[in-house]
Amino acid sequence: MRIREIRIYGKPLPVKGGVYRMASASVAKLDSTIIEVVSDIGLSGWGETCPIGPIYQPHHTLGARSAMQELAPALIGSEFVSVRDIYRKMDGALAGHGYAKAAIDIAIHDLLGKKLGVPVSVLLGGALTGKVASYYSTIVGEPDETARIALEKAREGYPRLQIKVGGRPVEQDIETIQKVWEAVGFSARIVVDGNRGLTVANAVTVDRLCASIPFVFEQPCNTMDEIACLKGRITHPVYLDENTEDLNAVLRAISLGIADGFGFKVTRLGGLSRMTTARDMCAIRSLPHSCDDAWGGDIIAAACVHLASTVEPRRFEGAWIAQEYISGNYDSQNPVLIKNGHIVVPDRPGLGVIPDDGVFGEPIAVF
Ligand code: 0XW
Ligand code: MG
Repeated sequence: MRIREIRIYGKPLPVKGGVYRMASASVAKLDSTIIEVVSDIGLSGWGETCPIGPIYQPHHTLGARSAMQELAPALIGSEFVSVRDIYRKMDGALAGHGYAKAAIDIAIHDLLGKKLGVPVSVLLGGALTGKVASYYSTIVGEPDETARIALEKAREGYPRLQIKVGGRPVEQDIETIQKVWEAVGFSARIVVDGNRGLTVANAVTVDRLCASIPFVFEQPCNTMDEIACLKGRITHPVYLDENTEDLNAVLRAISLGIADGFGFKVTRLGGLSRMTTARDMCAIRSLPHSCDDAWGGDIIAAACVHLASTVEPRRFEGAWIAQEYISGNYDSQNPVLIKNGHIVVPDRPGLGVIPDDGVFGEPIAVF
């Protein structure tokens, strides 16, 4: 198969409910970038990347779009039988920018799946389940209100709740965690996500004052070095999210022994091919992880879910997709949906998502 044409589209995704508030940033409207890779055999593959604002991680919308425009001319006419063929070309044309390359990596997986007549999960090693668990992520909010939402979502069927903290007086974080635990108990697993917003001192305080509450502490502090300072001083397990900026960072965190698990983002690691390497490294050390992305619609959601279905269940921490915070779907016939906290793995060839005609409007660029 050869790449005949590349089209880049923009898709605004306003936040349902107003604002999504984290310790590191608050966002009200995200701009997703969609890529359509058209092959010479009449098939299109779709990819997507949608940074959650310019502050969450070193990614931003216009950065993704200009990286894609730098990459596209180098890919037109390329013949490929595997994703590696294309990745090699991308790395030869542009250093870094894994979050833009990720969208192309996803589109090539979609194309290969369609050509072979198999779902993308087959290309990633094979689905171990037909339905994956998701998790609900709250925003940084008032303790009673957060506990109310947590209970509602646990009752809805979410097996895991991610409670956002940080960026405010630590007493409010502690009160929030205590109230969520009182409300939810063992009915759902609790994750406390600091989104890099706590000092080491405050992370230690949260740990001590919530000593008997079972939760995983996700990305409490800003850097890997600060997280390393927590080792031996806190008792809650620590997962890394934002610090895993690429596979080398994952390798470093594993070899330093500072991560008990990870909140992985498919685009941050560079796409599905990179994510399978991260998944396999985690399998070697029995480390649990999620399969998420920062934001986006059905295309990135499908990519996360296909990968999620291939993770050994005892190490799987859920697939987060943005559905609870966005309206509508790209594929009205076969949308990727959370129901009772779980998502059915698409079983059609490729990603299983075929965007409705015209849903992205006119392309931003065509190569
Ligand atoms: C909950 N998420 C997966 C959605 C936002 O992108 C933040 C992220 C996280 O875990 O930090
Ligand atoms: Mg996180």
